[in-house]
Amino acid sequence: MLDTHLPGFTPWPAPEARQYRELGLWTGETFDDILRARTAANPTAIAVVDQANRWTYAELDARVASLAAGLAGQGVAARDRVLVQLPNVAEFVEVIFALFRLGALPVFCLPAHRRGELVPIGQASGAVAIITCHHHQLFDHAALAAEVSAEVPAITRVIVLPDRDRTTVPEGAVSLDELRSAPQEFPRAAPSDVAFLQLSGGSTGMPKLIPRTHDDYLFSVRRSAEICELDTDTVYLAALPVAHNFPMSSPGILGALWAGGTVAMAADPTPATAFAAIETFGVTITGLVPPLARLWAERAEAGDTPDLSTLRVLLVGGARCPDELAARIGPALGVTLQQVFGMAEGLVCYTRLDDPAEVIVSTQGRPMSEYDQVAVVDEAGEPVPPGTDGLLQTKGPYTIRGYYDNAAADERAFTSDGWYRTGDVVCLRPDGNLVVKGRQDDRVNRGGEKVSAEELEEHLLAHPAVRDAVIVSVPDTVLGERTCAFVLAADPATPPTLATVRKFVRERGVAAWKLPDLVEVVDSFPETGVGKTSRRALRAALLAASSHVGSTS
Ligand code: J2J
Repeated sequence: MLDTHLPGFTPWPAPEARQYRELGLWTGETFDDILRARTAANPTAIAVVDQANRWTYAELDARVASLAAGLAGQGVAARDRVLVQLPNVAEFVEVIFALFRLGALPVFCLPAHRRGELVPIGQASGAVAIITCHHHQLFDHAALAAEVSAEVPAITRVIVLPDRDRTTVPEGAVSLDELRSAPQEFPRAAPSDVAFLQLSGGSTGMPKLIPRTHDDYLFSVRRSAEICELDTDTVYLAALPVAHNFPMSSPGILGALWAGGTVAMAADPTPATAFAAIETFGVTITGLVPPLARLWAERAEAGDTPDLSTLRVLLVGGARCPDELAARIGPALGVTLQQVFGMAEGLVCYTRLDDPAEVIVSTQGRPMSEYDQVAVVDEAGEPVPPGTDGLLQTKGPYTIRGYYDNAAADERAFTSDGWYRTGDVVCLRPDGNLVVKGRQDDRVNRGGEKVSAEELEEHLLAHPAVRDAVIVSVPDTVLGERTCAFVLAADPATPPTLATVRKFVRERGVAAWKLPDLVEVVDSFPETGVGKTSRRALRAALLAASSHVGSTS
């Protein structure tokens, strides 16, 4: 067992780490220990199901053992970083647990990521391999992985899960199915070391990678499983892309496995697909972003749906759930709504299942642990009076103390005494529940998917017809927020259009959710009175000057 930490990781200070261990918050277990323990306890229970697979814990464990050996045969070793870009399929669970067994670190990429995201993530993580699927939603991920590997020299292996209707994978790639081999033993990972790298929402071209340890993440998973009342009868449906922190851990697929329950994978989160999955797999709990929760509620209200009677809890989070929607969800779907306000960096707040209706409908809940510390402060870092809006800062047993190998990001995001500046504007109510009011920065929260204004502006500035561009978040009744690009044309006679701008940004290789929703060509940017460099003031002025934008959707 390695007793040093991964270079680039900022551990908790020793006194806090000791306290978390003494209190039993950090149990000294690894994800691999959990899988082995649950398998030993109940080998025939169903661990994972999807459209094509139904594996017991014993089967999952055996697959993990042989895939770990196969990956080792490819030269993947303890502490190596491996980009994982897979859709919601059973093999996702197999792959990440095989990496855990080896002591290698999955880097959680999303199926929507393209070259523009994967190359910087590959570089920043120092990854040595990519594990992806062949095709997903008509997109050739194997070809994308080959491109990324060509651009990032350290990535020397492309491992591809074959399509279900064919067995071959493209030349130059290794088939995931073919590399499974005879199990072997590997040294156990250190519980206090990094288990994987998660991505920060709204990362720019320089991605912020989030190092989570077995100790800290297992605590958050266990506590989430307790709060969401998971047990061996739980069937958790991964409806959102499973690599997101929310369906991974709040309580997510890892919570379900922690509880000895079942993970069910939905190919997509539309009511048509997910409702069928709920009926087929007997799903008891799932999590959605607000726009999808609205779609599900509307579909259920319209009647004539599959049998959803097994579904007991619906978690909604990732973006602010409007109170009006929150009030509709329970009656429409016959579930208890549980609001969740979390972040991949750590802190997760939940409303509790037995909270009064007013709390469930109008707040985003309270921290999951009594050892979470939260502070609501002003711009100078001073506490605001109780009940007033302010900036949320936090630290605790599962909130990171620094990004992976990124001193510049740490400087901005952490105080000198280790508090994480979430950037969220919140109000802390006297009853301890938080209400999320907005963001301090220029991140657009597009129905749970975050867009960095700065990153998108850089793409737009590369367009020959664009002289300058400012990205502003505008309110939207469906997504909560949409992305509006205010643009100065290079030549006013030929201003850029929404279609050309979207095509241009897409071709630069970025995830589709980052494409602007609206383009407003303006003659000049308003004077802000606070100097040319205040993008924030400029954004506010632009939004105020064009009150029609975003008033419809
Ligand atoms: C308002 N804003 C919210 C909410 C997150 C559970 C749930 C969500 C995430 C997640 C997660 C919000 N109301 N209910 O990791 O484990 C916004 C905030 C927050 C940011 C984090 C989890 N729930 N948000 O969304 O890392 O702005 O995590 O800081 O993707 O989403 O984004 P992310």
